[in-house]
Amino acid sequence: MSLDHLDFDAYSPSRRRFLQGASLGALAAATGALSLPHVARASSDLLAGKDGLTLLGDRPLNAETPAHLLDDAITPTARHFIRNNGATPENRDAETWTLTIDGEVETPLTLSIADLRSRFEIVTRALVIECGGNGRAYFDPPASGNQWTVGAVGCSNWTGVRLRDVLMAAGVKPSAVYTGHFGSDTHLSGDPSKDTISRGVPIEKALHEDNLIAFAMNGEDLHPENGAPLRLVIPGWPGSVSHKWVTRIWVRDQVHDGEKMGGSSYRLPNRPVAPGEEVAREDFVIMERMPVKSVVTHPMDGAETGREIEVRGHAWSGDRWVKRVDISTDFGATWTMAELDAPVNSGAWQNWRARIVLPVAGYYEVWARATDSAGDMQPFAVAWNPRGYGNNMMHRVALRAA
Ligand SMILES: Nc1nc2c(c(=O)[nH]1)N[C@H]1C(S)=C(S)[C@@H](COP(=O)(O)O)O[C@H]1N2
Ligand SMILES: [Mo]
Repeated sequence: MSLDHLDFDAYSPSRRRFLQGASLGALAAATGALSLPHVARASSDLLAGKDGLTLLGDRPLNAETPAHLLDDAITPTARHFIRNNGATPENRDAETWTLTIDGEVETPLTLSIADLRSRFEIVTRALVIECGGNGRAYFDPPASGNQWTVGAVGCSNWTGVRLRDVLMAAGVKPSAVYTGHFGSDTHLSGDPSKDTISRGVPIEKALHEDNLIAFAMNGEDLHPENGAPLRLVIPGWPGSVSHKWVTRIWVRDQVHDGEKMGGSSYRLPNRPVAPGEEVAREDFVIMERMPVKSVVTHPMDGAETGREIEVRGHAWSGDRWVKRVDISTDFGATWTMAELDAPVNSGAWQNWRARIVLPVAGYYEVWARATDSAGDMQPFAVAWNPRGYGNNMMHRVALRAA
């Protein structure tokens, strides 16, 4: 079914139940989940509290989630990826932690986590965090940086207060243009004079009510590597704006110029470029919303299946919603529309599933293609850019049907 007719803002739970009941609703329950072997933990304590993540590097710590371990509707903490630019702060004491809001505000604020909890409404939302470089492994020529495949994305339940409410309490001045985010992680060199990542968003985006200053993840304290005790969650934009271990939000009267705001960091060429083309620094623009994308979480890549299968996964599109997901098992020749759920809230990914009958035993690829509310559709092949951002080409999963 297509969600073409769905007005996101006017969306109601009863309507959702109707849509879910309309077609293959019972199938998920009937097939259940496969029990799959876990990828062995890479080493002792590095990935403590994480389950089956693939380690990309330990200095800084970076680990992604294999696609089949992203099968849950809401990503368990143990399966949320980790992307660090620097060294995790040792002091993560929630009792003494403070967050300062300053710059272009009427009243600068310094708030403890207890202050945040008592002064502002506490909300829980399912929100997608996706690294801007997710999918970088598929660029040719290769782009430098973490070689993420598809698993630098997650949609956990985050609890905290709205960034908007806190900014409003400080009183955003008309001169406010952009936010600058700061945290207590340190440069890998250990040199305190070297800046760690500090990114931000336009003030209009910062004031969107989806954004959280979060102190809990899936009903528990944040995982240390996911920003405990306090982080920003700003869905739909490169994960780098969702600052972990956050201590300060500087409201600025100009576009933030912190570490990794300039050069080619989280920036894209202002025009389509050829693979490998040199792009002048002044021709880069800041990457904003993440593009429409989907992931196949079942079957697992390389699975042996029967001829009748349930294919399922998630789809999302930064600042938009997904209106349709199609599946092909014949290399794009024909497509089957998947059953697609509405998001549980804006900023969440959408779950989808399709029942496929494969004509004969043999080798197949499952391709998934999402189309968003503005009509943008995932491409078959990635448009190259120098640093390998925003790769939203269709996810392809191989299987052998008996
Ligand atoms: N303080 C701080 N915040 C940070 C980072 C970081 O290195 N330091 N990495 C950013 C990047 S690039 C991403 S993709 C997300 C990843 O969030 P996660 O590690 O919880 O999955 O955190 C962002 N927030
Ligand atoms: Mo990232």
